[in-house]
Amino acid sequence: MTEKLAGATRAAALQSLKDWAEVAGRDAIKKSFQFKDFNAAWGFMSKVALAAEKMDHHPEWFNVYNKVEITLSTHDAGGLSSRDVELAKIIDKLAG
Ligand code: H2B
Repeated sequence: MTEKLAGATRAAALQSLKDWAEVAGRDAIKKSFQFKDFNAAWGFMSKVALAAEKMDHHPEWFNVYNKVEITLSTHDAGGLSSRDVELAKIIDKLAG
């Protein structure tokens, strides 16, 4: 069972992420991505979907045309865990 991040470990994990922000009123992080057009956004989402499925950890996301808003939280743990941080870093790499 994955555990929620807390205290200094949580703070350090958040600091290791670029431009991911804490969500108000919920133990989760979010980031907005913008691409050239829908095709580029969807290509990114396809890559994230494959990576997410591979690690069995899935994003909450919202897409409008070239924008993708992603929220990460570990439902099984009821909040932010190291798995969200791991996925966030993979997502950043895929956004290239
Ligand atoms: N994704 C996220 N974001 N949080 C989870 O707790 C989670 C998941 N749990 N993907 C996984 C799937 C779990 O439901 C399956 C059964 O392994």
